[in-house]
Order: sequence, then structure tokens, then C-alpha cells
Amino acid sequence: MKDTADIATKVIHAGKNDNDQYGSLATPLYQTSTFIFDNAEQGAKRFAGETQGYIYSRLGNPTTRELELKLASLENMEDAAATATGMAAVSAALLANLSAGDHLIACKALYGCSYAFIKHQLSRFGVSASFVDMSNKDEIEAAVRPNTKVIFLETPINPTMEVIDLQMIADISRQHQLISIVDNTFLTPILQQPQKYGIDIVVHSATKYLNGHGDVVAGIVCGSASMIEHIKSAVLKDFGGTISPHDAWLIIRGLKTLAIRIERHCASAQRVAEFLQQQPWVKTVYYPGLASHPGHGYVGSQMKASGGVIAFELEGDIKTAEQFINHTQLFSLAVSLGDAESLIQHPASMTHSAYDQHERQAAGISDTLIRMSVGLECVDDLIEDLIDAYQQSTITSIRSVSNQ
Ligand code: 3LM
Repeated sequence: MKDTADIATKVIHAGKNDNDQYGSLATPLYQTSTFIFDNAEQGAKRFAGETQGYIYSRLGNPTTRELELKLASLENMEDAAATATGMAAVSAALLANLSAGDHLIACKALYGCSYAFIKHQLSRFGVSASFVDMSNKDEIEAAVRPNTKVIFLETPINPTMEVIDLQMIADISRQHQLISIVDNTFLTPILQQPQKYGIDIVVHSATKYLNGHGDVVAGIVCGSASMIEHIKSAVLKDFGGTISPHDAWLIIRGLKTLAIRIERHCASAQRVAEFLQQQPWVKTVYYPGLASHPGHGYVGSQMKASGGVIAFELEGDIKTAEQFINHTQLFSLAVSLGDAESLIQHPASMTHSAYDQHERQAAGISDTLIRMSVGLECVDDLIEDLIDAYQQSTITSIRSVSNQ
């Protein structure tokens, strides 16, 4: 494969070990915990880093390595480290770059467990954090302290779908010598490559679009060769959040269709968002692909398209939202996103329940917000499902009022 190959080619061919002894087309699965040394001297040299070779699957594995090289290529970064979950990727990137006494700046709204990790876990180790509105350059700059080391964000943000300017974040990071970390889970390298702007580290929950089939939890961190070496030796080796080779193998398989899956997710989500926007029973739709979205200007530049996640609010109260998500059929009522199956959930009580009421309000996550991940089903069926759910939920609400 040429370096100039399109990303749709890279998802299939990048990282592949062309020297497999049997010429296997599919990546072999090295489902082994440990590797046998030829002799004591070789084992000692591998431990000392004096010769190449595998030792033990927590430290490295040939199947896992293919996944890492593939993701590094897709994100245009030098190297990558695969992890047991997305949270292991987020925590490894942060733990490797923060020590007691340090400070980081994070986005006010983040995936609930990333927020909880920064707020409740890093603080136990003497790392402080400021949560800011990252669309506001002045607010970010005002939060920088002499001990600030890292800036951490998602774009679009889970679940508010706000878009953050990556060039602005990279510029601020360079100016203040901060390490910038972007969670690229929602868009994947097919739609957004933060490295182009000078972002230092990209993390993913590979559980989502990268795998795409809802049967794995995993994560990945991409960055410079020295940064990944540091993350592996300082965190993954001793904290132990490395990926299982079987999960790496499933993600390599899932990745082959990433480009075509993302195309379908984007096209269907755009249709669903436009449909919702026209309904009198829908109050607001948050999807960057809509001209009414404040981040719409970034679509076609920073982000190739808007991805498959939509957030929206219905007219009515939290009960209306609950009734609605209780009545979808094709949209399964489940957290997560990026799967073939469409999913729907209620961030305030589910994915973002780690925020208290006050923090959620400050982060712009309302109690009536619904988040959906538009899957690969026929979009007409999905729209019909939403119409049916609305009708069923209205009937249920009328019944419960008349029964009172
Ligand atoms: C969710 N999100 O439904 P894992 N970064 C982002 C994420 O969305 C997530 C992670 C990291 C959801 C999971 S909630 C219990 C289910 C932007 C996960 C963490 O550790 O692989 O789950 O990734 O929004």
C-alpha cells in the first residue's frame, strides 16, 4: 500500500504484517498470554530492551500490534497503544502526563466517566482541574496556571454535540506548552484527524465506531513514538489496562468496513436530524449537519461530516422524554453508540449521571435531553420508528392522565 492511499484503503491494509509465514489474508489471532524464549540470555535481553521480541501479552502482542499500527496510520500519528476500554485510553493518556501538584483544563461537558475520572479520581492523586467552556478562548486562557500541563476535550462533545475549534486549542496549547488530548470517538479518523491541527494525543473508545459491532469494549491512544512509549511504560505496563488480543482481532475485522459504515451513519443521521427538526413535537435538535447548529461552519473543514450521533429535546417534560424512549422499537434503549443497531438513551440519568444536577446544568446537559446513535438500518424504517414512538408515548401519557 502506498503512503498516499485513501483512508478507505488504509482501514483495510494499514498495519498489516506482510511477512506471515502462511500468507494468511486475515490477521492471525495470537491468543496467548506469554511467549517462549529460545534461552535465558534471549529472555533477559528482551526484558532489558536490548533485542526485539514479544515477552507477555500485557506488554505487547502481534495481533494487538497490528491494530496499533493501523490506528496510528489512520490518525496520521507515529504510534498507538491499544487499551482494555475507552476509559483505559483516557486514563492512560492523562496519568502518563500528570503528576501530583499538576493542573489540567478540561471541557465542561465530557463523557460522564471521563468527567468522573478527572473530577473524582485524579483529584485523589493531587491533580487539580478547571472545567471550562472550550468554545470561549478567553475562558481557556484565563484558566491556564503555571502548573497547567494538559488540555483535554471532545469534539463534538458527548452528549451536547457542541463543536470545538481544534486549531484554536492547538494554538493555545503550543503557546502555553500544554499537552493537548482530543477524544475523537464520535467522528473517528474518517471524519476528523486532530493531528492536522497539531493536537498531541488522540484517544478513542474503540468500543464505538472503530469496532462497530457492539461486541467489544476497548480503547486506543495515538501520539508521537516517544509519547506512546511513555504511555506504555509509565502506565499500561504497571497499571495493566492493555487490550485482550481477541478484542484487538475483532476490532481489526470491524475496521475494514469503517469507511463505508461511517458514510451510511452520516447520511442517515442527517436525514433523521432534518426529519426531527421539522416536527412540531420536537423542541431542539443538536446535530452539526443542520444549518441551525452553531458548529455547522466546521462541517466540511475541521470535520468532514457530522457523524451518527444526534441529541434532541422534545416539547414537554422529563416524563415525555422517558415515555418516548420507552416506546422506540428499532432504536434499542441502551447506552453506547456507533453500532449497526440504532440506540437511544437519556444522558442525565444514564451516560452523564456522574454529574450532579448543578454540574449537568453548567455543562448544558438538560434533564430532557435525549441522545440517539443512528445505526445502519434503513433510514425510512428508523424515521417510522420515531413517529410510532411519539404516537405511542402520547397515547400512554393521555391514558395515565385520565387514570389519575
Ligand atoms: C456512551 N461512552 O454511551 P469505554 N470517550 C467517549 C465515550 O463516549 C466513551 C468513552 C470515552 C458511552 C458508554 S456509558 C456507561 C456507555 C467520548 C463511552 C469510554 O470505556 O469503551 O466505554 O469508553 O456515551
